[in-house]
Amino acid sequence: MTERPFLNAPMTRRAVLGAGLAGAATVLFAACTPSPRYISPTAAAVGSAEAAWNSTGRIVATSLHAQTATLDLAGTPASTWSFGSIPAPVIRASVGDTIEATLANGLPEETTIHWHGVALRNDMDGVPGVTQTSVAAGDELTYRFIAPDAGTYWFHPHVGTQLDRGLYGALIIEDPNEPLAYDEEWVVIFDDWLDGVTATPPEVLEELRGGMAPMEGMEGMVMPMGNMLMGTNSDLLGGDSGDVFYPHYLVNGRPARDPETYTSRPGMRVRIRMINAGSDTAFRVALGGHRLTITHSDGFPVQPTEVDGVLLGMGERHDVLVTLADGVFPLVAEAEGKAERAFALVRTGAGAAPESNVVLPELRRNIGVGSALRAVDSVALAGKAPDREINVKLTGSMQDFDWAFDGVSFDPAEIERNTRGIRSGERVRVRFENTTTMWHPIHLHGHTFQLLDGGPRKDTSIVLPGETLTVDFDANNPGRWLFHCHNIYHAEGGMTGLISYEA
Ligand SMILES: [Cu+2]
Repeated sequence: MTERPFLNAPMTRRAVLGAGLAGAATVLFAACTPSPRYISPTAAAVGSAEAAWNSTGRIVATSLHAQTATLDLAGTPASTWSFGSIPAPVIRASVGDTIEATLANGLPEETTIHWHGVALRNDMDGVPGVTQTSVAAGDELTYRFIAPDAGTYWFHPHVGTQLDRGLYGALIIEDPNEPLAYDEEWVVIFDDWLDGVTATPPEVLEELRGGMAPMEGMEGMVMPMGNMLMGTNSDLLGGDSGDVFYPHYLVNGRPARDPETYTSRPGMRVRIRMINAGSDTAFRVALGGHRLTITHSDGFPVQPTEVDGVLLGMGERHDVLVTLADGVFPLVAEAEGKAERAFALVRTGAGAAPESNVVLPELRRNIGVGSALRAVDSVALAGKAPDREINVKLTGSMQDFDWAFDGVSFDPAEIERNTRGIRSGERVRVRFENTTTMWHPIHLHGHTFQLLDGGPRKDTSIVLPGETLTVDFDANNPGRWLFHCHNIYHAEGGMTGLISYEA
């Protein structure tokens, strides 16, 4: 099974084995789609932007070997692709460090790595046909970039539907002047899983492309039909919450029948960094018997907000603080609107483990959603009128599977047709108007925008059906930057675009 390159990117397969970074970069980027109007990833402006960032001079070197693998799901083996473990080991660095990650591609097809949420230099962003040529099977590429901001980030390929396999991990950028006090830190990654169990992600995409009939007379019933899931519904997401049937939901690669278990002591204050690595599932997360204080969204600090649970769209991250009680507690991530859940355990004392179907009142109380959070002053954008306003309509439907922005399905070979142009130094305002009947988690590469009126700094934000998300960002990172729905099937269906700096 060979996946399409991300949205029909024109690919060249050139060996970069053994090339140093400079050599590899020259070869790799030669094949990017040319556009005289917009800055290219190889432009001098890209390197000089990074050169102006604070650098510690410290290099954090790591290697990521993408390979075929088997995931053991409580006795059910799933053939999949991974970076050796699922999730990959956490990559940890400090603000200003240079990440030097060598990707060795042992997969049967090309791949890349995208560093989700990191405002990095454009040529390291991992988007085939736009910022680089894919790394061919058997080849290697070293990604090398300064991490400019502290926070909870993650990485995954940006080729086809590879995101819905096991190719992901957390990238944690620590703040040397961390203002939060806590005793422990956990990285908790939620995922929806089907690869190697019911289908492969390319098969699912094929099935979805065939279209999905609207549901009649089945309100309140959630049921699989092939690899589709009919009848999902969420009040928080304004209706249809997802359309793909997943036989498993995972916490750190583990299913509910073989749960991830965190062991600690009563009274410990824990920072939990939550990441939604799912492809078609929002998660509603709560820890039984505890309240959570949201401190960060998408890596950036927010005014501390006490909640019973949090909602995470695909690609979103929330950091929460919690002070642990005495006992054994369920950490539940409901697959929003899908009548299933991911499940883990937190053990600080004696007691029997709760069942994975335990009823949690916290899941029905005060749920924190990203758009309701408020930025802390230190990361709020300076007050400034926008220099440029961009209006983007989210369009398409499940019936026709014609997801797009402004009705134009993305093609990286058509940089100019797909691009909204901006200029360096501008304050840019973008209105994402959702004209569809479904929610979409919209992700912008290379920048962290701010929701209007003191909202949070984010890179991935949920846009409900019929609503408009308005965000501002400062154009301070030249290049060509993708924005797209982080439902990988919607993105592959065409709901992807470019915001590019004019040359
Ligand atoms: Cu979408």
